[in-house]
Amino acid sequence: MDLENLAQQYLELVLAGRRQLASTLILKAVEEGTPVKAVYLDVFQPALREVGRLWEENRISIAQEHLATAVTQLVMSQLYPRVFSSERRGLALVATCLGGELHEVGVRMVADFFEMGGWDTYYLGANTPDEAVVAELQRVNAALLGVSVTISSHLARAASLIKRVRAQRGLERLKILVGGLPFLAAPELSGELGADGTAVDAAGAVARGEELVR
Ligand code: B12
Repeated sequence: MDLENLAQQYLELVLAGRRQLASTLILKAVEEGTPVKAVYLDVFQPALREVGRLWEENRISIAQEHLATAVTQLVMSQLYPRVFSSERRGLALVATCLGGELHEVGVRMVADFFEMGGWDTYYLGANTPDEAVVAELQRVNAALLGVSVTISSHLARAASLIKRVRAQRGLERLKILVGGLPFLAAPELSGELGADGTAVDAAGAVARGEELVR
């Protein structure tokens, strides 16, 4: 089945709340050779963005939007035996959403792509307070921090987190990537916020991260 078709079928199943069928559809596709990265970027990502469009146009309910995220996170977890199988490289990534930011699937995908690239990843999820991010960076001796922002009004908070991280002793060599919806349209924002770079998707994030720590 081609990926566009797979994404369409997946979307229909998640909007109908059919968790088991959605899961079987994806697990079967992966079993038959569809790479996990393609499932993330060409099935989950477009399906969730289409959910956002349908919700904005009032064509689906908030419940359906919630179901779509919940089912996607469930299926991502079922794919984990394949995500956590790469050889380790001794590089640590902390990946997080800002305090107040609830959109966590994108940065979870970013963390999983780094994990597939052999990094040790510490995915903190939604709504993480700045002090918790700083403490985790120190605890795991991270080489890279990935911060995800979806809502534009949270951008100032990203700048403040970056400033705080940069001021910590012991984190002088840490590189910082930012990403998420506002950066898709305006990548130059990353420099303005004090980060070292951005990327449009999880694959690009790994490419940029590798460049930064080389
Ligand atoms: C699911 C969803 C939610 C869920 C999130 C649940 C969860 N556990 O994540 C809930 C219901 C909580 C939610 C709430 C809200 N949402 Co919402 N939501 C979405 C939706 C449908 C999908 C998000 C998603 O998972 N996308 C798929 C992922 C894979 O894409 P992505 O996030 O862009 O990530 C990729 C890249 O950006 C990049 N990337 C992401 N992070 C990072 C980090 C780094 C370091 C790098 C390098 C790259 C990178 O790589 C990722 C993978 O390839 C979007 C629609 C959309 N277009 O995305 C709306 C959307 C983002 N939401 C929107 C809105 C308005 C809201 C609310 C304000 C609604 C409300 N009135 O309450 C709240 C705000 C909550 C908050 N404080 O954060 C708007 C934002 C509009 C705007 N331009 O600001 C959207 C676009 C919907 C729409 N069409 O209007 N939402």
